[in-house]
Amino acid sequence: MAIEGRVHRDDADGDFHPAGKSVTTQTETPMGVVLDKDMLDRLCRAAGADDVAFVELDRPRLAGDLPGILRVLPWTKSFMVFVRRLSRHAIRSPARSLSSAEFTAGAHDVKEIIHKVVRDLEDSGLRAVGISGLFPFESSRTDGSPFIAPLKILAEEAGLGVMGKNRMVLHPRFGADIYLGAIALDGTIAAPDQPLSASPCINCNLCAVTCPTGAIAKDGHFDFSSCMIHNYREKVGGFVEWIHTITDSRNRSDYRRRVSDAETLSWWQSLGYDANTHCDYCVAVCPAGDEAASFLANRQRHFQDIVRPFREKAELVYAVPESDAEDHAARVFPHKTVRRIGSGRRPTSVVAMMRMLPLLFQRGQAKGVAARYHFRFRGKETVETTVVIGDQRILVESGLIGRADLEIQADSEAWLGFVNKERKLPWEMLRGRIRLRGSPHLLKDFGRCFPA
Ligand code: B12
Repeated sequence: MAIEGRVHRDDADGDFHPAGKSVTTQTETPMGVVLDKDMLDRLCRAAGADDVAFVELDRPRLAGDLPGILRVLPWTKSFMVFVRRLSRHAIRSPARSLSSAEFTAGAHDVKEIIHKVVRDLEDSGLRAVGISGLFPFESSRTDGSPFIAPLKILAEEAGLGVMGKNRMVLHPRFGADIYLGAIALDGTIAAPDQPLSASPCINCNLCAVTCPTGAIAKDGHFDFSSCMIHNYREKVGGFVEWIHTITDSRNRSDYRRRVSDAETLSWWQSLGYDANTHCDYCVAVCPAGDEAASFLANRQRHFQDIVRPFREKAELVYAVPESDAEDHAARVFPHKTVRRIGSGRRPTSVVAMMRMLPLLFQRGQAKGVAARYHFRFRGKETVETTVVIGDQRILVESGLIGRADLEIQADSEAWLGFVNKERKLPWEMLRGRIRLRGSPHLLKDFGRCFPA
């Protein structure tokens, strides 16, 4: 049965969207409304998207994120996922102001596309909400996931690209120079799109050799923490850390010893305009997409013109003391200056803390660590987790599995206080709120793997 559109902006007001009218044609089945894919596609492209595809919720790779998505948007039946192309040449400029301006313009475009499309869909009686995957985030969620939906996985499932070594979804034409967006739809799609069969990543490793923190490794490992701390110096945890630097500074000269005037000015820009990132080099140097053939024909030129300026750039690299990033930057880029900062990380629940462990794990610091840890939290949160560290890898499992080398029993709030450097371990142990069974050296080893 076709449902005729209910409300539409007036043709005569000059603001009528040509594709908008057709979106109102929907077919209703016992499973709900089946949406017209071509019409939605046209609507999204007319709003500025450069590529569009569709996925439903039954994909196994979405299973982990589904409860979170449905908690917020319980009526979601499918996603329209889209790509907004960014200007390659601006991103390739070593001048941060130019590159950041392009990323922030792209972010505005994604939000604008969402705004236009969702309004049109709403006008035609369809429930839809956009997820930009950009700021604002859910800053108060305590389950360890501040974003609503994993756009990279949605995009891969929709066949818009495949994640490369730089962890970016690489579009077959536009390569890494894209932002993603998604629109949750209260309707199903007759023929959802399927993942691509081949990756546009050509394994050139340029992202790995250019990454100032070593977060991207040639073997495919991605160090979330090192990337985040440097790149997001002026966002999220970096902001928290800056505020702490201000509050902890004794006076103006003490603050200036910790933060240069140039950095303070950069903060002013981020707060007054759009928050800057400190690095997008892994996007800039990536030759994937329609440029791959010319890159393969002349790798040397690409290296000289695009890669070299990033590698040679004298700049600050933000890193936590005794982290893999600090070691990497000092060893590989001695002409760059490592600025030691705190991570700004302050977990508010042990559940979130445990979930984040694999993302924060520093495999370089974990050399020589081999132990099985049992964490038994009681009090406000009841959580039992096993963490195994060995061969510079980490495994986190729910429940108490195997025989522990170190068993940690703790009141969840006391543990968070200790981790957040607000409570002292000996004092909490004296009060019986934290108990260790096994060598305390193993706790020290554990801490070494997660410098903060
Ligand atoms: C968190 C985040 C970051 C973090 C972490 C980066 C990362 N690789 O995850 C930081 C701050 C460092 C970051 C930086 C950047 N980001 Co960012 N970021 C996100 C965000 C919000 C979530 C990404 C995510 O799922 N991260 C989890 C990590 C671990 O994912 P992953 O390893 O890459 O992928 C695996 C995991 O997702 C894993 N997985 C899923 N759940 C879990 C849970 C656990 C516990 C574990 C271990 C694994 C896991 O399965 C995946 C496949 O193996 C998305 C927006 C969104 N809502 O999706 C944008 C997004 C990924 N960022 C984007 C961009 C462009 C950037 C930057 C270039 C900065 C910028 N200018 O915006 C840099 C590039 C850094 C890089 N090389 O990754 C774009 C990427 C576009 C594209 N082409 O793919 C996105 C999609 C935003 C958007 N709207 O377009 N980002």
